[in-house]
Amino acid sequence: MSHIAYIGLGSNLENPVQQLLTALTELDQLDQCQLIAQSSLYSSKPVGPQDQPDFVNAVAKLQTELTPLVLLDRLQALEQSHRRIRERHWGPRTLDLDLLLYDDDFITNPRLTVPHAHMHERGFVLLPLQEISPEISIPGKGLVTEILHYIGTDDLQLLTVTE
Ligand code: A4P
Ligand code: MG
Repeated sequence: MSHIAYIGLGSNLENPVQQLLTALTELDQLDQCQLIAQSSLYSSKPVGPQDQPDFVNAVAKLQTELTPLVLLDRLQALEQSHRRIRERHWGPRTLDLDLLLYDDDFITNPRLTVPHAHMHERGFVLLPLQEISPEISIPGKGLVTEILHYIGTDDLQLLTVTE
């Protein structure tokens, strides 16, 4: 059975733009996954500790046959392959891949919470999500366009990427 999953991508170390471009290709190449849409890249101020570089963020839309937990395994393997070092909570990272939405499912598991627990508070998730799926809602939270009315996005900058 085919499902729709949205993935949030973030990086603020070791050429973040390149980290995200590579990761988008790798998401498309995952077994039983197809990249359906990808947002633009946005730079944003760090949420959490401020003594770290700005982030680059994007959102990808995947069609997948994988279950949520298997998809999470694949995302974590990709993070590892980008040599992500987990040093501190909300600290700098070469690649962060969050499973934002999986169909309209609610998932509560020790390893996985979907919808992602903080996505509705974060302009760097909501703006790229709206770009690729203007009509989308977050289950339990409402329309992304509505939420964006009261979430600040002033610190977000659209990046022009020339490949
Ligand atoms: N986990 C539970 N639910 C999920 C999910 N929906 N997707 C578990 C992915 N993982 C999920 O995550 C810790 C554990 O969360 C995982 O083992 C998984 O089983 P982590 O990525 O190892 O730890 P973390 O990233 O340090 O913590 P957390 O809470 O996931 O942080 P976030 O929410 O990913 O935030 N500022 C800007 N501007 N842009 C950013 O991208 N990112 C963060 C990290 C902070 N500030 C930022 C940004
Ligand atoms: Mg994370």
